[in-house]
Amino acid sequence: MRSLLKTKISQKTLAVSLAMLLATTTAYAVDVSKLEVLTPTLLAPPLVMEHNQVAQGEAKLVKFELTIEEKLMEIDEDGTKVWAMTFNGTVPGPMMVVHEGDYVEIRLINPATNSLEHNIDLHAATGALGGGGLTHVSPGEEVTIRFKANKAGVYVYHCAPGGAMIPWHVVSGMNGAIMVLPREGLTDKAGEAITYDKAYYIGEQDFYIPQDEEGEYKTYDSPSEGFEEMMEVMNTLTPTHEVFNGAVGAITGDNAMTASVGETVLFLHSQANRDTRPHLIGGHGDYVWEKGNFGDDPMTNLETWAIPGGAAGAALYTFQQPGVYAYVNHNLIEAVLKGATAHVVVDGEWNNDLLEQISAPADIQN
Ligand SMILES: [Cu+2]
Repeated sequence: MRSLLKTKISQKTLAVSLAMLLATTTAYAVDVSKLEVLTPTLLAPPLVMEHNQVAQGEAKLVKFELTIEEKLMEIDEDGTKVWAMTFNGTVPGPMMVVHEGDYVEIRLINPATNSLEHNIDLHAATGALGGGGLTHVSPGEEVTIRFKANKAGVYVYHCAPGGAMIPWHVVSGMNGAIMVLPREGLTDKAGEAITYDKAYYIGEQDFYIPQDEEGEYKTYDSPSEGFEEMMEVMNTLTPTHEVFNGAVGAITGDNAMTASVGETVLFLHSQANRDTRPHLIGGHGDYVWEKGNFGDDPMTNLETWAIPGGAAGAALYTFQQPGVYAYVNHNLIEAVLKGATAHVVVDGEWNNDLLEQISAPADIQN
């Protein structure tokens, strides 16, 4: 089966290469070699790399390195595991941040310790297959591409090696997102600046883990060993797990997001494969770019927002009350039974003007 798929992939790669040879090329709009080079440090989600909200000076050449890692990862505290396919070892991969007009260079490394061919399709890039056709790397290979971040927004990136490998790699965790900020930063519909104190990245992931006759989740010795049985579960379109940042409870308890009353948080949320509907219980989306569309006016004061599979959205909220907030996919079956729940622990002073318990629960008085 694997060799059959591999043959298909090779044919596809060849076809793309031929198409590129036939196409004429246009020069760069600027001399990229003269651009200031940035090499930001990527952080494991939910953290987001350090960045300026308003671009400083001219367009930059921003260089990132993504190392692919196939690893057996625990996705639930009951010991359920999946052979995760990852960019930089995390599900989702890291959030990259650049500004509109910047050139983005990505060095994709597939170490010899991996077993599969991978690549990267960037929804932020312009050109057939989003770089997917230019970046197929077998174990032991690396490749570098450069694209112009010519659209402002938040965009998914994911592995897409061809055929059934595409959904399999994506639902094995091989996806992430890049935020392309407008050079002037975020603005409201009047054009006034909107800023945030911190940003968090929530990558939502559907997993399809096969079970044995007793209903126990199965673990395999390699990614390929689980392929056919996982395909059977994937074909039901019903995930066994729907989680944030790679595991049930990954952003709760000691790993919860934090904020203080008065702080403004930008929540970036991606789902590379399946529709979702983020909701901050007890808070709101003060400003929401539902599909990450920074070129459009943000929506305001939303209770729940919709992010289609294959997109990343952004929601900004200024906390007004302390407490532990649940940030969920408001399909509550997915939030509570499948794992799509995160927490935000907010400190500060409670404001009774906004919400108050007038009488504590007690026996009903006749
Ligand atoms: Cu892959």
